Amino acid sequence: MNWKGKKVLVLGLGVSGMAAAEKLHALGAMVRANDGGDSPELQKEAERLRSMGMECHLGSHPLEMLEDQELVVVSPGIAATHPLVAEAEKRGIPVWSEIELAWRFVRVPVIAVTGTNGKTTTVHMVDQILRRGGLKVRVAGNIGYPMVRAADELEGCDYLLTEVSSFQLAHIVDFAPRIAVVLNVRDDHFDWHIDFQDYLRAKSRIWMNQGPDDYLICNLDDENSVKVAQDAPAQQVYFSKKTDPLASVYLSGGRIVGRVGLGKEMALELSEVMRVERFPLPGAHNLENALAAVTVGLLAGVRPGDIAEALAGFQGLPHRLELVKEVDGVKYYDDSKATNPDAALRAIEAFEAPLIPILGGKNKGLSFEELAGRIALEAEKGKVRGVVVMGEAAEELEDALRRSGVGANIYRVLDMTQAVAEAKRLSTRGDVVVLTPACASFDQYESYAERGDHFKELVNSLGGGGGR
Ligand code: UMA
Repeated sequence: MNWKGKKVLVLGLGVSGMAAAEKLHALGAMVRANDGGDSPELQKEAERLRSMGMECHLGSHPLEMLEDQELVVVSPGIAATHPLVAEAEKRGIPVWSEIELAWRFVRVPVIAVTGTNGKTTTVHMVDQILRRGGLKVRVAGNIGYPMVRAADELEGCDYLLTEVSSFQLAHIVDFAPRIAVVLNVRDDHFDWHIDFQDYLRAKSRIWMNQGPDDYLICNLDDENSVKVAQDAPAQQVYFSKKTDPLASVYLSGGRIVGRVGLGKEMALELSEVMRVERFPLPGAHNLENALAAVTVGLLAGVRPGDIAEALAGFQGLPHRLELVKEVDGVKYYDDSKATNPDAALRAIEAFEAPLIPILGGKNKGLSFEELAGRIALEAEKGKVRGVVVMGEAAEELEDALRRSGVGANIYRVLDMTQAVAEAKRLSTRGDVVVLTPACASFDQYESYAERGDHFKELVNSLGGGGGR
């Protein structure tokens, strides 16, 4: 494509929009940048873009932004239903996500990981496995580093490993990963997608440009992941926590086993990768992430012994069931990344000890019924001692919990300071307190990371005594 003089509108000037604008400018395109925000930070960034010769409009999204434009590159946070995006499509102006732009410049095979929960953890596991296998990998995407920037940094790399979200997939045209992974699909992002079908469709786009020589890795235990894969043209490779002959990587007798030679024209040989007990992370969901990562490793030709070493040494990521501290025999975990009800449910399943979950934040248009039902069941068995609800969604959560019959042990508080104090008051030796919000953080924080850091700060300042 000849980019010289091409008129491109970049919508949204966050991490990915800025990277896209800079790349397009360097290619000689005529960039118009537009962001609905008008903060001092944005004004500073806009000044920088203007000084480079780009046109910049902040504070609103007028339709005139589309005048004369030949392409729109849209940030993932801006929904497909946004008036400017809808109007661009109506006028026949192509709308790309930043990963589609990046795709034009990537010259190595791409491994793309998607799914509602577990993407970032799985990407990190795959990274460690491939490196242990002697491969050179660049990591990018939804994980926090724009793919368009990584595309210029692939010298000598064997793979570009990227985490992709449904927001990014919704606007791809040619993006075609050599290996695609769908971990799971659960209710999420109903503040962006019209409904679950729309979300599922966006996830399915991960394989739409794959060919018969590519691979699509799916979770055989997740009905929606299988549904996503059903019409894919790529070779489908499954993993499962069960001993299932349909799967290429699965559990058998306390071991992770896999078909070595996957993807090659040699006879498939079933081999032990590692004993499950060597895998250090808690929770069935983390085991699923590990099985997905093993499958990628085997497809990339990494030896089972190297895969095992990488996984055995894998340290969990911040804000994902991260043990913060033990105070008076009570363990406090930060699971702030659990921004939807399914992720919170997985956290609750991961523990045996009596639990005090802290839930709440900004609901993304999701139902709390299933989560509340599960908490009610666990409360009946004595596994959930009490629930602390906070933030914008506190009332909605409390209603759902009461409807499910959780009863008296629900404590509604305003913010994190009160939540941690309340959890401490309720807890007794041997308990687990886990911040697993089931909600986004944007009612009181800039990000889930800021929310998790605040929780950790409060927990770290807890003195002994004062519990039940
Ligand atoms: N904006 C508008 N108009 C709007 C909405 C937003 O102009 O109607 C502007 C905001 O004022 C802001 C900018 O858009 O200046 C923010 O853009 P963005 O929300 O798309 O975020 P980026 O900073 O570009 O970061 C994005 C991803 N963000 C989202 O998907 C919401 C990051 O994923 C990703 O790491 C980054 O690109 C690099 O690829 C974050 C995320 O929360 C971690 N992802 C979701 C998730 O994991 O659940 C999908």
